[in-house]
Amino acid sequence: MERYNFKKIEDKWQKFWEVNKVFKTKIDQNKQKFYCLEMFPYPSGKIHMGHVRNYTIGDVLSRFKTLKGFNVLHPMGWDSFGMPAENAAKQNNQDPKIWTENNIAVMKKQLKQLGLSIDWDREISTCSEEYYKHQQKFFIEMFNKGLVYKKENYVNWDPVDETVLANEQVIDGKGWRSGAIVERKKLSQWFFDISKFADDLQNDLNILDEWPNKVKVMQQNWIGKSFGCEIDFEVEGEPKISKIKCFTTRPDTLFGFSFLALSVDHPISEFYKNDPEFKSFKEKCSKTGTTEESIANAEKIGFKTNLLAKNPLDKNQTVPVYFANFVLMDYGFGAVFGCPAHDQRDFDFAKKYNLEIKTVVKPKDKLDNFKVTNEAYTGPGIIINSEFLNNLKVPEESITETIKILEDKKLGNKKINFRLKDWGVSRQRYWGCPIPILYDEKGNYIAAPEKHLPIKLPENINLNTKGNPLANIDEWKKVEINGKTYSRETDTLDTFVDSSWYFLRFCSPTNEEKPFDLDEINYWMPVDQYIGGVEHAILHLLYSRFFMRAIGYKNKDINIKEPFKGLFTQGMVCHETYKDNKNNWVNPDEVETKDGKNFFFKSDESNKISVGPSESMSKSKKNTVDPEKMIELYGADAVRLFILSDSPPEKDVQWSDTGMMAAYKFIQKLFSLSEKIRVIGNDEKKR
Ligand code: ANZ
Repeated sequence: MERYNFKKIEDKWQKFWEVNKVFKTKIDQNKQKFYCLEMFPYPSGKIHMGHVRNYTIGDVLSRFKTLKGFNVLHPMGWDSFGMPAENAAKQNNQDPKIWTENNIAVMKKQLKQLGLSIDWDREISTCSEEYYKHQQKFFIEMFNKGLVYKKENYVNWDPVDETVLANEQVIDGKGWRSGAIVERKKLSQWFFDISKFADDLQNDLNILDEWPNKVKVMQQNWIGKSFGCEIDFEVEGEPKISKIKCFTTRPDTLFGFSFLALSVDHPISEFYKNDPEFKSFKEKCSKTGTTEESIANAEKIGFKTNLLAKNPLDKNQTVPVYFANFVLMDYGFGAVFGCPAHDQRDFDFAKKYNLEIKTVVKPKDKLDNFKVTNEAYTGPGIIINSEFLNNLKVPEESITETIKILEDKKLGNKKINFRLKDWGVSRQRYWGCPIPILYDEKGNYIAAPEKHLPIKLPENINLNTKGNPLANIDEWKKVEINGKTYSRETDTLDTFVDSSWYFLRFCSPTNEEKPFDLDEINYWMPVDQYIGGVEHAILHLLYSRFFMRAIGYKNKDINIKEPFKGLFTQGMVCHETYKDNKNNWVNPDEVETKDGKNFFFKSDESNKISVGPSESMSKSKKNTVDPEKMIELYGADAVRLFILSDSPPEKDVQWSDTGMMAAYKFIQKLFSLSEKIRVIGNDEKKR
């Protein structure tokens, strides 16, 4: 009887799916459609086990739906702009394009070895001109619709790499690559007006009933809708200003007010701009970074002004006004009233500057003389020491009641604030989509005229410059239009922009004129099942939701708001971690054990290895297993079976050689059983 020869079998499968063109999808209006999409990979070099799991899940679903008679769209592409290409190119003196294309070729071959049911005719790559030319048109369309603007803003600045870093690239206050302490720097940047849709993005989470709840909660927190009020505080002293506006979610704590704090960028700072002490204070604040986390963890510092602020509910109470490093300019109004007893930041600040800590909320089970001493009390309870607010229940009565009083007295107004900030998309990097903007000699900017598009990235340039390489290429920067000289924008777009609409491009991947054909997206969209890692829960998924709204804004033809109907976030592929006696990580390939307890180097059995906990496979910890080697050893069927069957797809899976072997043996048995049935069947027929 024939034995299981996986190479032969997989070859057959491959032919079945590819040659029969089951997935060469055309719109068939008589069939129900199923659009299955996995997050497309960054072509870093080779595929890893995370890809294998993600794409196998999508593959199983796509095959299942195909066999059920659906018209299935299951495409694949490459998220191919980004920093690693530029860095690798710098190190190896190679063009990022060539580096990227080589990686794509290797990874495509590997994905094909897995026998995935992908429609390769629809392959796209975001670094190709055919892709990014449409993106430049989107940018201009959004610019014309007022959804793109330029403003000066504080950014995380890496002084060594001379570039802006995203919040996620700042680790413990340092640049992820250079290790330099990140500074705050004011730069003129391009922004997408994502906050325009904040309310809509938040509300529509409710209709995404095929999304994991945890992802929706993460998005909700990120959008961060806060209910509170704006209050005008009268001020006296120098400089002469009549009012300062603050946003607060806790107006009910107004009687516990003991200072008012301003961001160093608050317009009032203009009056202090020549004061050397203020300047050095501001300089000190700039070392804090811009992330909320870094601000929260930094030591609270302040600069006292000569202003006094009055409590709107008790004009006899006046408190000092400070500039403080924990107040952000781009949240609320860049000003807060400080209530140290009920806010920890205010508490830390008050301790440092010896300000009064007046308790105005007590927990229900405590006596009226309850006093905050060691840390702020932020829990529920009853209002005390607050005249006409006394005895209100916190929070259910106290906040709305106080707002009502403030509104009646015309001292404040109800206000909803969002934590979500506009999306800064400028990157001072070469390997990205050029922003299609031109500046005249006076610095006024215009969208690049249609006939100047696409703005192509120049090739074969010197990348070993500090800062943005594009800024150094004068011949690329200069353009003439009707005898007038313009200079091109040298910033490129954040690569998250590339992945914010790729799901639309898959519907019409070869359309040269348009990013997508309306009929095609009306048929295929939304994606029925999107599959990817939970690490993209906020940024990529939120940006894509925004992009869909931005495309549909002022465009009656587009009726799709949510790009992903169903979302599935798969668990990680994990492996034990190994270290040698010098504390260096060691790859599982180099390790062996005879008794499952003691581990040694394969090459040197006297050299002991210590075993650490199983963690998500990562290059940095070297606990990776190469999919290609596994396919070579056990066949794609067995690898796919193991990665899906060992634990539910939403849970982490622990990679183990014994588990892999068991999957292989199972496939052997399954094969021989089917062979037996086939032989018996043939015998029956002969009889
Ligand atoms: C007074 C107060 C008393 C506050 C109290 C809290 C507790 P969320 O919920 O995140 O919206 N705040 C307002 N603007 C700020 C800014 N630009 N930078 C830093 N902090 C700011 O937080 C709202 C609270 O954050 C506001 O309510 C304000 O402090 C502070 F016992 O006002 B609160």
